[in-house]
Amino acid sequence: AIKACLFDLDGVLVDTAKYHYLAWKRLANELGFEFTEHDNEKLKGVSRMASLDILLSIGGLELDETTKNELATRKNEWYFQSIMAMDQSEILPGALEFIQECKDNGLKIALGSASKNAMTILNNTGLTPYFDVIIDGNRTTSAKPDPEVFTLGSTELGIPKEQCVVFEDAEAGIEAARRAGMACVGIGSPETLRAADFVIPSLQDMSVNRLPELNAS
Ligand code: B16
Ligand code: MG
Repeated sequence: AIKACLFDLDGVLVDTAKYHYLAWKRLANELGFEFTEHDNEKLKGVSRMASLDILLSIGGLELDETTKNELATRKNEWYFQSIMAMDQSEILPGALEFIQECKDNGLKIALGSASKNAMTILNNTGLTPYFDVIIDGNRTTSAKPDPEVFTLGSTELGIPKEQCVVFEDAEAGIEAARRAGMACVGIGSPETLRAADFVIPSLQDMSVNRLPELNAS
């Protein structure tokens, strides 16, 4: 049976995609090209530097490493200002209720996020105390779809992969969960998240009663 839930952060527990979008758009505009919400979909779940590479390819720019690092830092400073203004009200509907239900049922809780800003977001929204283990972008060397973030979570929780389920909103994250050998619930639309065991619109539609549907041993 499932003994641990591993949560992605952006798009599952909080909606920070809009702040990433505004900061990336500002950077693109400064560089002289447009960046749409549709373009932003390609950056979900992807690491900061990989996101920058995608953005630059949209603008048809090729830059050296030093310039790229400088641009990524500039984007992060704008993004950081947005997340510093976040509070509890920005936790997505149903997220806190489901996490509490998991804890009441003796399940372990971990974070598995690509973000290097995860601790700031968890602290500002008051989510930090709910987690037994927190794995973020500062603690991994390979980004999703590499399974490292979830494998490390399972190891630190002391719960085997067969008893872990991942909650993810991004295709790269679902692939990471699969490669980690874990069950996976998609949050979003069934068309894009086909590789998940099942897909729900938000954590409002999740309950521990649905955990037995997952292929766990
Ligand atoms: P940062 P997640 C991911 O978080 C975001 O979905 C992705 O858009 C972002 O580029 C990545 O974190 C890195 O974030 O610049 O804060 O290190 O979905 O894995 O929780
Ligand atoms: Mg995400």
